[in-house]
Amino acid sequence: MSNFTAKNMLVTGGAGFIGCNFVRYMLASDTSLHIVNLDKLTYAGSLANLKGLPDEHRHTFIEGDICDRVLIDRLLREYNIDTIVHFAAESHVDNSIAGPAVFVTTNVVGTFTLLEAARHYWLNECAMDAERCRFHHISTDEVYGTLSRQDPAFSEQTPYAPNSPYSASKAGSDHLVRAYFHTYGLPVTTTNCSNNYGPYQHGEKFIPTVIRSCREGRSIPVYGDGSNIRDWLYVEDHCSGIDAVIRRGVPGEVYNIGGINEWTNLNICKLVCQLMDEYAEQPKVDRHESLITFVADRPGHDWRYAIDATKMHDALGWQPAETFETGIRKTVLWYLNR
Ligand code: NAD
Ligand code: TDX
Repeated sequence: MSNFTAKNMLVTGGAGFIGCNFVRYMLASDTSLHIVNLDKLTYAGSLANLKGLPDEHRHTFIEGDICDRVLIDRLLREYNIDTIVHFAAESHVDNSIAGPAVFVTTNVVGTFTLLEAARHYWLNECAMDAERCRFHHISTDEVYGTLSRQDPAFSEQTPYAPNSPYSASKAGSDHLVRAYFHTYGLPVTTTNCSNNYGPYQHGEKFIPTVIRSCREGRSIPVYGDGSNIRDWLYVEDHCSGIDAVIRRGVPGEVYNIGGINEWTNLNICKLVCQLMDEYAEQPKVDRHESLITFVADRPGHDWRYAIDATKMHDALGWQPAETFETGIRKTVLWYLNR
């Protein structure tokens, strides 16, 4: 176990779903940390996600692209960055099927640009001393491909088998991060996490789509027969896992983060519909479940994801704090009240 304390942290993609939750989490939990938040504000990022941050004066927002090497070099120098936490990505599988090019640019070239900038800056600044600098890369369980019902959950030893342009681009970025550790000694850690849910998630993703459809009284699109399985984790638990890895994770190591919380899409949908029956003030229908509509399946749709988070628990003492029952209620209420 290592013992690292970040002082000046560059967060990429901090105006997106998980990034903005992480910025909030870190500003509240580490009262001496300064965060520089670099985000291109694509369709998925919004400054509205950063309203009302705790201790706002310790947060600096920069609008810019992770592929812009000149900008990254300047930010590392100007803010004396000792820690990079890399969330920025094109993140939606359906978009990667419709238009894969930007996924390669942002997820592969963007990660490469950050790694190169970090390598050069930290070589001069601190000779890549792992006690003085850290590059943490945020990745996904989707790099491991798909599981059948009988397969054991993904562990850190599971071979990579990405099936969508999105997961292939994330796998490419994971390999680059790994290579920078082995080749250049850059002190990196990577986390591969399961599906997140919670406040500030973009409306294109499944749970916000179900909630919005219920509110508007429109049909809820369930791909295929709804039997696909995902392992859901409350976003704040992902943030606490990332924090644990940055502080205590071993450079060069990979950690899988997950909720031990597998649900079929159809059952998630029914659960959210029941909560909407309970909470919606002027419901458009008597029972929201009546809105469920099976639509054409996603091409190459991975059937099941599940994470074995034993290493996070045993090596770092991490476990999710939120139960699904409480987390999904909080999430539905957050969307209804915003
Ligand atoms: P998101 O799409 O909500 O946010 C992505 C953010 O990155 C946006 O604010 C966007 O403006 C920014 N961005 C995109 N391209 C950029 C560029 N070229 N330069 C700078 N900023 C750019 O995504 P998310 O769901 O918050 O996911 C964040 C990270 O976590 C991603 O790397 C994703 O692969 C990973 N991840 C997500 C989940 C999940 O369930 N959402 C699960 C596991 C891992
Ligand atoms: O309208 C929908 N109907 C539907 O049935 C949508 C948007 C999705 N789905 C299904 C597809 C998936 O099986 O629901 C499941 C979840 O879909 P998404 O929310 O699009 O997430 P997923 O494709 O599982 O990927 C998410 O988790 C892993 C994130 O978007 C990724 O960034 C992360 O890496």
